[in-house]
Amino acid sequence: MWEQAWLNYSNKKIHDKHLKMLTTLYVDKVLLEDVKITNCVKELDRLLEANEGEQLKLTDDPSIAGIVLKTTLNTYLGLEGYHLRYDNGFIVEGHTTTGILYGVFRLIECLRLNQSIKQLDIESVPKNPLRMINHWDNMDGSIERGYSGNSFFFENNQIIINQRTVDYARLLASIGINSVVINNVNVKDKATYLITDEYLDDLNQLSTILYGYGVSLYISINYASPMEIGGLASADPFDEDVKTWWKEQSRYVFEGLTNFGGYLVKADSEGREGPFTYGRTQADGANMLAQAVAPYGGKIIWRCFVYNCQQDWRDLKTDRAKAGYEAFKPLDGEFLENVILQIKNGPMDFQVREPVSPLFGALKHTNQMLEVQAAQEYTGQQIHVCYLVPMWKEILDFQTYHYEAGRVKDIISGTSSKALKGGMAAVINTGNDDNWTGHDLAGANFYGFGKLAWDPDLSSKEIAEAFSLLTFGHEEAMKVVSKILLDSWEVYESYTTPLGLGWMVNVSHHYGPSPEGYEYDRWGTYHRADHTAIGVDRTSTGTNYTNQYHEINRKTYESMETCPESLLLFFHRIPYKHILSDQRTLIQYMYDAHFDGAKRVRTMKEDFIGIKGHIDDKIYYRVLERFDKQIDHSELWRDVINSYFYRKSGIPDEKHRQIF
Ligand code: GCV
Repeated sequence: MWEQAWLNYSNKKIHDKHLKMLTTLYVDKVLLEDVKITNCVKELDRLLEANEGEQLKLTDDPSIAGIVLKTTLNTYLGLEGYHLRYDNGFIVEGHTTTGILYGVFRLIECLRLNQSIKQLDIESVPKNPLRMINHWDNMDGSIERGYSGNSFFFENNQIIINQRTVDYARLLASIGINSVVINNVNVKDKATYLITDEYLDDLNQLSTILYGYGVSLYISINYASPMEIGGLASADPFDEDVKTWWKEQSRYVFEGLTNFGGYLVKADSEGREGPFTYGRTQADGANMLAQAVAPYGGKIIWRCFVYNCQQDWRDLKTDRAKAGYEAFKPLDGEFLENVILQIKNGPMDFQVREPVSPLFGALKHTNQMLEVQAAQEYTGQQIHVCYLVPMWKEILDFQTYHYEAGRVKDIISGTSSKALKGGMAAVINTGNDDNWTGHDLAGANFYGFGKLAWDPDLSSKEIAEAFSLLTFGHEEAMKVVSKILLDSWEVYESYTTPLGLGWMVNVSHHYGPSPEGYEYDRWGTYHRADHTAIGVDRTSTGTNYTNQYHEINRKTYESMETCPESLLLFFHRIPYKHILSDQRTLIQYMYDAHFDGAKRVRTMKEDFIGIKGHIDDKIYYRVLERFDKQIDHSELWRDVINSYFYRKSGIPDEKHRQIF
């Protein structure tokens, strides 16, 4: 049976006095017909039941109510914001019922976190218009890059709808997510038919449940659909038959589904069909679809993950890092206003550390959305603990210098330019495991993504603490777990591939160390180590990738002296004997980082053991098992990488530790 993650209301009781207040509810009569308000009432019911409180009663008299839900005519809260306050009772106001729903979840969270109620006065409006989850779920039930079981949306080419669907929608609403793409961007086989009558009824049931929690359904589409299911000879965006096919199909989907949002598209990428096949641009392809969905207010989320995945490793000129910018920057201004470009956080592919994609802000007339990956494909596959909120915050805070308000978070939220709007998407880390995310601590990435997408200014610490307290229900557990979370990215990075190196993983499944796994392959991901040096020169003396940044950032990255050390090997080719800022040689830094990192995993486990008895035993043993694996695998990383560097360089460890 699946669990409730951070919505486990029985693991931490709320104050009796507050519980009592929540039993008398006043809601305007007309609002009671709205499904989002019904869902608020159900949520309060759940809370009361889990806390063994009295049953919830509706009252007609707001003056005696302990909690009041109401709409305000004031538009300052927008379509999703809320005002939550205490005035002899809890008052949750929204301009819409979606706002009220978010406000009720926030109230429950405040009460469970035991926040001071007397001063409760929170006005909150989400910073990002789109706060989206991308599932890479396949219709046979498997999940591409899934590390927590199978899909809870699909099984045997059928759509699953049950109480878990509702609980998932509740989890989404509780962290402010407003859109979800349920199927993998690699759309193949039966998934291509999701936009046909074969699945429409089931999809409508699903979209109706999601709607009740403020979430719009999106579908990843196969660009070749007009051929694969429409029987046309091409998918050329300039072909009138193709245009008509998409218009007809879209009318059918938008009219058949409640609150349908639009399509997510991976085109001309890793073998997927796209407009390039017909000599057309990415804008031609996106705009053709945008026109088809525009009559229904639909959106096209078009991914920028376009690169040559058939590179020859001997080719020193092509630099995969440059591909996204080269494909999309020249098209700036050509996309219709209901197209949003979804850009991965870095120019490569979700490595443990990459610079921020130079496309952000360089596109001046195009809606932009940030794509991050909560699924830990390259960051430990939910066996290793790796809390990614600190990474995402660095990305959001990155100053592009392209605008006065030029940080990535300003660009995607529409603060930089009122004409442009985007948001944030996460490739999510969920599956049908009981705890949703395989590793219980990986729930922090799911929770944290939603919180950050709503408010990018929250700190990593406050998110980690709130997650830990809500999920594990104990103050001491919160202290220990949040500390582990906050250290975890740095620890993982240090025993895998520090200094921006990346890619030393096994090909295809991307788990475990393989220093040259990607070195002679076709994917354009090379570190080019020899016996004297490692790294790719991406400056003006090399591939000139640095030139894709604003001049201020270009200069910073161009020089080894000013380039942030954490990205040194991403931008520069460095001799092993190069002296770093702390006077260590590069090679000694590598050895130290790998030895220290693996050691710190043992400390994390010991700290975790300290909370035995404070948290549910089932969770405790589940996490402990993951720590044991992490210890083994981090030591393997340490040994494989250190031996590799020793063999390449012939330079021994100054501290004479064991290198195999
Ligand atoms: C869904 C990487 C992953 C692929 C993924 C792709 C993408 O290459 O390894 O599994 O495909 O990114 O983001 O489209």
